[in-house]
Amino acid sequence: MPLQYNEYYNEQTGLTIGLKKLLFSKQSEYQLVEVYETDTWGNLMTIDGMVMLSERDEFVYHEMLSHVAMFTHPNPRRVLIIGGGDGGTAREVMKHPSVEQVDMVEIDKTVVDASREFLRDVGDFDNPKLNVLYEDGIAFIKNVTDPYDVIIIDGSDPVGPAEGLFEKDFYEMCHNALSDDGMLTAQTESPWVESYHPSMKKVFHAIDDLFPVSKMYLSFIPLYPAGMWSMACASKSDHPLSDDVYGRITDGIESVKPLKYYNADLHRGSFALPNFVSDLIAR
Ligand code: SPD
Repeated sequence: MPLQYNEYYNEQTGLTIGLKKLLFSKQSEYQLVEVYETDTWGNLMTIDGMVMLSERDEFVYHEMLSHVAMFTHPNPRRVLIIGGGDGGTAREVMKHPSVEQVDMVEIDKTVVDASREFLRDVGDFDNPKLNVLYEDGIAFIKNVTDPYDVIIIDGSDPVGPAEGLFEKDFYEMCHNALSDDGMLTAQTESPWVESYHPSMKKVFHAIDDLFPVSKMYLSFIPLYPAGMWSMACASKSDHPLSDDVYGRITDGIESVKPLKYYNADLHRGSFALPNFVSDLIAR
C-alpha cells in the first residue's frame, strides 16, 4: 500500500502527495504540526492536516506574498509579519536593501522549530534584521505604537488559531498599525473552494471599506487546494499597478535576486482576475 498524504477540500475531492516517511509530528498547544519527506516535493509541512508549504513549491507563495508589497511601498523599512513561522516570507522581505527591521509574530514556536530542523533552506532565521516573537498576532497588533511600513499576513487557513485573521476588526487594527503610506498583503485562500468564500468576502469587503486602494491578486501554487491561490493587497497610498511601482520593480529587481517566480510583468499580470473570481468579492 503506497504511503500518501490526502487533503480533502470538498467531500472526497482533494490533493494527493506521495510520502516517503514522517519526519516530525507534534500536537502543540495550538495545532498538529507535521513534516513529511515526499516523493516529489521535498519536505512538506502540514498543520492540522492542511498543506502549509513544500520545499519545492514554497517560492511561489513567499515571493508573491512579499514582493508585491515590498515593491509597491516606496521605501519599506519596518515590516511586520503575522504568522509566517516557517521563515519563508521573512527571507524574501529581508532581500530588500531598504529593510531595517522585521518583526515576525508567530503564535506557535513548534512551527519555527520544525522549520529550522526540517525545512533548512526556507528560513533565514539568523539574519540580524529578524526579530521573532512568539505571541498571538491579534493581541500583538492591538498594541502597536511604532507604526509599520508593511504588514504581511501569512497565517494558515480560517479554521483554528488563524480564524481571527479573516475578520474586519483585525484589518482595522492593521490599518491603525500602518504608517501614513503603509500597506499590507495577506493570503486569502483558493477561489475554487466554496467553504472559504465567506472568509474571502469578509477580508476583501473589510479592506475595501478601510483603505483607498484594495485589490486581489492571484498566484499558482501546485500543493494548495485547486492550485489557484488568492492574495489581498491594501494600501493607504501607492497603487500596485502604477507606473511608479513598475519602474521600482524594474530598477530594483536585481537587488532581490534570486527569484524563481516574481518579476515586473508577473506583478502586473497577477492582478488580472477571471470573471468568476472578481464576482466572488464584488459587492
Ligand atoms: N491551505 C494553505 C494555506 C497556507 C497559508 N500559509 C502558509 C504558510 C507558508 N509560509
